Amino acid sequence: MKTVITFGTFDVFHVGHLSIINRARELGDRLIVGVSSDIMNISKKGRMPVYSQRERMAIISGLKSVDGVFLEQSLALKAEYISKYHADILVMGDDWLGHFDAFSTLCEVVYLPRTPSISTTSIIEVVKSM
Ligand code: C2G
Repeated sequence: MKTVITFGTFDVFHVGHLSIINRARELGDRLIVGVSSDIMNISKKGRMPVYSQRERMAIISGLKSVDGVFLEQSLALKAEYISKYHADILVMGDDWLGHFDAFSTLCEVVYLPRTPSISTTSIIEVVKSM
């Protein structure tokens, strides 16, 4: 049984998010997703997410490829989460290329290509201009 773990904010859920989640799941037998907390988003991006952590977790846990969801409380706790969920593979989009290589002592680290031309920020801009 191979466990895959991935992390993300997944705010204003879009097809790029769906694609990385589906591709991550295909690398193993079960997929656990750490959804970044609202507070983490404020410290990373300087604003509240559009969707609350409760809503973002509900969306992710409703996906066919997802077997478990938890709240990621801090970037600094990745090693603890990898151990706690017995992850064999850590998957991240290649916008994070190299950032998580230190965890290769705990599990395999895989960066998957991002889906081009779509992001939460670009969707927010389109909606604002309507
Ligand atoms: N993603 C993608 N293609 C896009 C947009 C996003 O493949 N067009 C991927 C990202 O590479 C990431 C995941 O979707 O692996 C979630 O993206 P974000 O919600 O932007 O996550 P982020 O804020 O980068 O949080 O602990 C790590 C962080 O919490 C990651």
